[in-house]
Amino acid sequence: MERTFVMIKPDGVQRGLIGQIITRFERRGLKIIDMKFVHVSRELAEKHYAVHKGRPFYDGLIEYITSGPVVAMVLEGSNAITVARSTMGATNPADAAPGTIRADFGIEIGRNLVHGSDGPETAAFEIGLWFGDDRPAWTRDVDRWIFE
Ligand code: D4T
Repeated sequence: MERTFVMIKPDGVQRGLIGQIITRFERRGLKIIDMKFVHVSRELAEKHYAVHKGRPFYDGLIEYITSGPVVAMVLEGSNAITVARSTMGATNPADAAPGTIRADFGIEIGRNLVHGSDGPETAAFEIGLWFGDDRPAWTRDVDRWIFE
């Protein structure tokens, strides 16, 4: 089983899409391991997006992600990183496939509603950054009907 970090960005929260977005991940079969509502500090935003520092969109990205609360979560499942990203769709909603979150709810790259870790190292870093190391395990009784 793999874990990934997923965030509903401020536009998703402001537009009242939290429930609909979480539903997309739940119905795919991903298991929620942890979740919280966060007012993102500039410090946390800068750590999260450190790889983009210096890029032309960086300042706008920090401004956007700190502009209102977000919902942060840890999701688990087989191939959770890839599955979460394919549920979200391409970074730019204009290029995202219909049926994905970004295509169905978005139109511009700077308002793309969700974030998901892009690899195992990023996932480990982001889960640690947002949630720390400890979280209780729980058993989801339907797992045997979702995972082989
Ligand atoms: P995140 O990190 O938000 O899940 O997006 P992606 O993993 O799909 O895309 P990314 O890291 O390349 O970009 C991070 C974040 O920056 C915004 N962005 C990106 C932007 O506003 N303009 C741009 O030109 C790019 C490349 C969108 C996502």
